[in-house]
Amino acid sequence: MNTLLFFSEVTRLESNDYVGFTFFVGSMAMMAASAFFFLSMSSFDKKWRTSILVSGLITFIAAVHYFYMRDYWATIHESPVFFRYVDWVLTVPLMCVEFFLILKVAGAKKSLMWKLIFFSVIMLVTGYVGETLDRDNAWLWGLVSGLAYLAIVYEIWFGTAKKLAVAAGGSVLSAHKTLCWFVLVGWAIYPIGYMAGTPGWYEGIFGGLSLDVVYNIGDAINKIGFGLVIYNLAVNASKKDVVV
Ligand SMILES: *C/C=C(C)/C=C/C=C(C)/C=C/C1=C(C)CCCC1(C)C
Repeated sequence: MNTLLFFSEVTRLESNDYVGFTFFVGSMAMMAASAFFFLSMSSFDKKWRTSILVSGLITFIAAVHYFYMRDYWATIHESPVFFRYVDWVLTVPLMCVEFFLILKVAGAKKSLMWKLIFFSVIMLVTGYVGETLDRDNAWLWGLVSGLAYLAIVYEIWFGTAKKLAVAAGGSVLSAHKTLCWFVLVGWAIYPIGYMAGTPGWYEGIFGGLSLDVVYNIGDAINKIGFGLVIYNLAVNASKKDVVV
């Protein structure tokens, strides 16, 4: 087989294929972030290593899905809805675990973690049903999903998680605050993608947007950003350990 023939069999990325492009860049960014988190682990005190490990796992799981979704899109030009949600159902609960891990210093209980995971699974399963099995009622599923999302927002901004963060104080409190903003603003990107890609009364508001481009941007901001907040917390907390 000569080189020319080989290249003609590779699925090509057209220069105006923004969805394909964001899948491509997304897979690289997730991979690079994973390498960064994994390789930095050993430089931190033991008590932060699990948090950094989880940051790396989040971006690594996403990277594997992105490589797959990129090919899926390039080959059949359809939204890889199923794998998108498999990715989320693995990574979003891990983000809930991150809240628990950083608040453990203030005595966070596992029940807090399971509560956040429970709401996140409701949020994702109902979103999946709205995008696939019952698209005619996408608005209703989106609404239920949105309520579960708000329950997470409430819990971390005003609930037990918030109280624990205040009790922990210092760099844990400020990391918690930043993560809260990620959930409030960064995660709010996703319903926009959902509304752009499902039928409903909101059709046309986000009409020009592509669901996948919006989701891909959201993932890059949230997964890598979240991890960097944890990384930054580990750096600050380790510094203090030396001073004290
Ligand atoms: C790494 C992936 C993340 C952080 C994914 C987060 C996904 C959401 C916050 C999705 C939320 C949705 C709603 C709030 C309503 C419409 C349906 C969803 C699932 C897109």
